[in-house]
Amino acid sequence: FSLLLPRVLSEESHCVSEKADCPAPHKMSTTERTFIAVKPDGVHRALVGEIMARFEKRGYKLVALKMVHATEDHLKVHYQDLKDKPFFAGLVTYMASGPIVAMVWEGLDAVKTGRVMLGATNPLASNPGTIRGDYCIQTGRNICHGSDSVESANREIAHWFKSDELVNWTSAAQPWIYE
Ligand code: IDP
Ligand code: MG
Repeated sequence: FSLLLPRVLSEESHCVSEKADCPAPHKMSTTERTFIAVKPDGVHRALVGEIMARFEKRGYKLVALKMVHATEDHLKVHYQDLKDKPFFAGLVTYMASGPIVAMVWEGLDAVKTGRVMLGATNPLASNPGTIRGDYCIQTGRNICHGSDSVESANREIAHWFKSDELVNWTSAAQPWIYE
């Protein structure tokens, strides 16, 4: 039972039990922001609207949006943590091969829930109902990006957007999404 308990707790609170900094639900911020991008394959395959609609319909608030054909140098910084991986060069080439739709979405638990909505890195391991689980097959063509922590989100948002490109606004739906 003691072995099961952390998992049960983590599922109920939607927190990863290993993360000591995981906030208690009542302390979570409705203004948490995450960087989400539709990769070049998602753009070519006309999935931009579909991916945006998932976040919009869920209740997350769009605070920044642009289409950008990123340079390899820009992408090398974006993926700096993966620079020693064997797939790094191919990843940068793929990401620079066409336009990307870069976005910032805001709301309660936006970073972790955004990742859940995207699905696993390997689409074959992604559940149906997730974006990758519904629309792609291979890890190297997994159509979307989402920040993996609040710290990465802040770094990625600053890397892709100037501060005046982030729009602070209050949605009319706000009181119908949050109690
Ligand atoms: P994530 O996008 O789910 O956060 P990361 O491990 O951060 O996954 O990897 C970044 C991206 O690098 C992946 O989304 C995928 O496009 C690519 N990638 C990761 N692992 C592989 C691989 O083994 N082969 C090819 N591409 C990979
Ligand atoms: Mg990642």
